[in-house]
Amino acid sequence: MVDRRNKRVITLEEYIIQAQNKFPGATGELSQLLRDIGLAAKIISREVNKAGITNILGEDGSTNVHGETVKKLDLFADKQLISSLNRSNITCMVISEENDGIVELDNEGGKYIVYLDPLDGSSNIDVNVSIGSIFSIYMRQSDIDEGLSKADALQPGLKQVAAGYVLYGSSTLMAYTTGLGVSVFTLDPSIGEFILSDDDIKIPETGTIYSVNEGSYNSWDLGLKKYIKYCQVEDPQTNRPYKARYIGSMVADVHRTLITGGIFIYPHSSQYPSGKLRLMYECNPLSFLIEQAGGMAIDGEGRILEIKPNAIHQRTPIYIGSRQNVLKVREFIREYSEKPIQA
Ligand code: AHM
Ligand code: MG
Repeated sequence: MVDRRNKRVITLEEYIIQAQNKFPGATGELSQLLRDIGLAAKIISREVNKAGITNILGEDGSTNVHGETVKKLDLFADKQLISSLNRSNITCMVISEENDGIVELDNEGGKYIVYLDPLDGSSNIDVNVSIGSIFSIYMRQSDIDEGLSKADALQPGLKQVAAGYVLYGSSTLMAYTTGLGVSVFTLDPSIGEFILSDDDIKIPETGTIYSVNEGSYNSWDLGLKKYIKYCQVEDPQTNRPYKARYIGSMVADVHRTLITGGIFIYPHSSQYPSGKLRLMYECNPLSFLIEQAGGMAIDGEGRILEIKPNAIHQRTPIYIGSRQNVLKVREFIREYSEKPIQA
């Protein structure tokens, strides 16, 4: 936590400019892109905060590419983020959870590609529980005169140049990384500015909270079942039993994990054979951030950031959080991977 007693308040805008100035050759485009996302986040936050009185709660009546019901706020957030990114001629391509295909922007010469989950945790929108927006930024690989290619869209998470999330919770905050640690900003609604609240935040090496949708227990592999039982067994030496916490908004669950330590899991199961969460705009950006904070993120065995994507909306299982917790669950997965599933 930044000690504010003798420090001057730093806004997101100032922070981005200061960071850019450390790189004399920087063009300022990535900085502008982050500012554009910050602006969209403020507009979405305003709408989320007054959602109950503006007829923006509820379903839009359509379903998205994943067959899920689309809420009006999902679409509002999608539109705000894309139009904000379209303002500065920097982004050539957007891929969003709410759009089947690639959205090519008007800026043919744009250098950046942005993946978005405009409003994560949709099932929590109508019940006033924390939701979020997630973004992941890549550099275009193809030459500008060549036109965009599939390879531009399908880069592994290791190639991200920046990633982050906005959490609309008891306060609105934005966390992002450009590969030099993780910074967190809190929106001060009275002045409409994001203010730096944590610089170079680190996740605890180990934690005592596990976060998983335990309603799906019967459809898990044996290794995960055994790990969750391990979390529940009393052992004062390792501070067990752990606490269970599950919000159902990945951004909120991962943010809590970043602050308090522990683990968030969305495994593969008989219901979701490849996991439920999306690699490119949910798992990769949050994995980049958690790794930058000193944590770990795996798909059960390998690093999420090393997965070579083959589809823009592909899913992956994820185990993410404090290093010791992730290593422990991997031990269980390895030990029981060949054994038949049984309770
Ligand atoms: P969404 O992008 O449609 O909101 O779905 C993703 C969300 C995640 O935020 C959350 O971790 C997960 O779905 C919850 O799923 P479940 O209800 O199966 O536990
Ligand atoms: Mg989502």
